[in-house]
Amino acid sequence: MITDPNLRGDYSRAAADYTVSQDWSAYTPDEHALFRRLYERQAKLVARYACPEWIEAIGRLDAGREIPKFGEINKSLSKATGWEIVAVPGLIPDGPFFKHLAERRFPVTVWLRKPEEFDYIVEPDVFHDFFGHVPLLYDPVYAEHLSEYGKGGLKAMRLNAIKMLARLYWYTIEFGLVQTPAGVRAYGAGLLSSGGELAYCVDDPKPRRRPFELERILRTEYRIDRYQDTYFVIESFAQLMRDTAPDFSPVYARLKFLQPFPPDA
Ligand code: HBI
Ligand code: FE
Repeated sequence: MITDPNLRGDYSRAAADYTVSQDWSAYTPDEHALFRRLYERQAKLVARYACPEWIEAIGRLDAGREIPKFGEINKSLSKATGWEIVAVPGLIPDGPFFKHLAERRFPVTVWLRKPEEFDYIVEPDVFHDFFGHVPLLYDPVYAEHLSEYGKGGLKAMRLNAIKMLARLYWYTIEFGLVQTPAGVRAYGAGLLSSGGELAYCVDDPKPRRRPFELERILRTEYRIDRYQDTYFVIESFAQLMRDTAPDFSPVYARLKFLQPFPPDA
């Protein structure tokens, strides 16, 4: 069990796989109102900056009035792609996290940030996890890719290559951009749930936007404390799926002896 005093979730009631019950009735009216305010702020941005697959799914979800009931979401999600969401107290260790993904369960943090964290929060909360990650689980190709990523994670643990694989997650699932006929759009959850970086990642001339390149990503360090210096742009989820399908073992073995690239290389 996690005992990291820096994590703010309540891990005392978590099962061995780190899941908890959502306990929806314990959310306060103020929390529902804060969720709604976060949702409304992002809703104004996503039409312009989010990828079409995410927009399509959020439209069907109708989840902007209050913190969603995970059980309700699962009725439609399991039908769409065989995924479900499970409640967790916050960040969980890599092993159980990857196992959930491999078995098509997405861990969603139960607690909501405080009002003073409206613009920025370090740990993922229910708004980031739900708004950022859950809609794309309705897309069959993305959904398939994420479960393959989970299997890859379990394998990377055995190969001592988590650090490299975590960069792939960071530059795709969290901060990925995708090329569309209208220009680049965000599909990464860290972008979709961010009040500031969502416009920045598409519009600002400063950051680098490089075409997706697996080895480059596995070698590129990242910063968690500010907007990204570099974004990687996929052509489609099918490309992401295809380019991450091969066995990474030889790549890990080779890259282990090479210096990583700094975030702004
Ligand atoms: N736990 N709840 C939660 N959410 C995450 O995104 C998460 C995690 N544990 C580990 C983890 N991410 C990362 O180590 C991997 O994605 C690389
Ligand atoms: Fe996330």
